[in-house]
Amino acid sequence: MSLDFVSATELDALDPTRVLGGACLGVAAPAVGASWPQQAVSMPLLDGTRSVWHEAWVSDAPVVSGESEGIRWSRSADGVLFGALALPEVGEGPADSTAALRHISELAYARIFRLLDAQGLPHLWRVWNYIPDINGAQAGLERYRQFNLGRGDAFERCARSVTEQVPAACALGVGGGPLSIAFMAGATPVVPIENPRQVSAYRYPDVYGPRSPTFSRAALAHLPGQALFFVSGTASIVGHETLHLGDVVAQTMESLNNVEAVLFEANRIARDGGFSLSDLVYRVYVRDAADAPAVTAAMRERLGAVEMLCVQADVCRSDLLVEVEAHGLRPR
Ligand code: 3EB
Repeated sequence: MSLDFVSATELDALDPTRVLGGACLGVAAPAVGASWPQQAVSMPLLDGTRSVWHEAWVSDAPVVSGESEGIRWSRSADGVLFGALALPEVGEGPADSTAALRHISELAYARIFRLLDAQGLPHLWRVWNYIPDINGAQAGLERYRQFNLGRGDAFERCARSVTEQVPAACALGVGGGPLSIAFMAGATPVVPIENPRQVSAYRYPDVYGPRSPTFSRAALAHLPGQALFFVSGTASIVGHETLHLGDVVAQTMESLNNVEAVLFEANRIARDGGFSLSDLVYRVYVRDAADAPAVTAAMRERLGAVEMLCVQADVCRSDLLVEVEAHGLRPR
């Protein structure tokens, strides 16, 4: 497996018999033109030069693709599945509970688990959740918290633990459109990694909502001869509390302290890990586009010339100004 970053024109150069799936980022991101499942991430790019950017997970083994449960998916001969789905919140009227975010979040995850069970690749590794108006309220509860209710309910209803072998994930806000979820899954469970500096998200106290979020701080997944390292969306949280209110640079540095702590933990647990901060690739979500230069400078100061994409997105706690996620592939 490799993770390739390409412009729209370079997309044609990828071998479609090997691409598992990917993402198209940018406000003008057209979810067209690819024969593989692609998550359209409608977020402004903040590096000033690109307006659309593609990420593609390219397998070493041939892939087959299909569509079931309303999910576009693709699976490789070495047992990795990538899928993407988008569910709109439309119903018969404002009181229609089947259109509520909680309901469609549960539906989305139930479909994902049904697909994975049917494919015999039951283990979720990594999930990208993009939620319209994430900090808005619905039925008196923040929509991110509604999402957590639906997601957690689906894990339990589909016989998944909400505390063991939970996937790495991120959950960010988008301006509008459907609930959009992409995921990677496989035949073997992930090795979940927690951050010693943070309370596990699935053990957050209920001041953050009636149901704790279902994700691990990071996850290691193993392919023949290769390890994939997924660092979840990571923010300026120590214990369970947000630090550095209003200070985006300090929040960025604290987020990187957390990424580093998770990486040390992964290397300790995996023993053969050997990941370092400088060989991860990064996606940075910045709440206020005007903060992008300061965030980017702080990232560069700490990380050097790493592959990094900076986008505008709302973060799931309204006091968080920035969130950092990363991926690593141990060289074959
Ligand atoms: C946090 O640490 C920040 O709900 O799937 C980060 C990664 C966050 C994943 C999720 C939320 C999620 O709580 C928010």
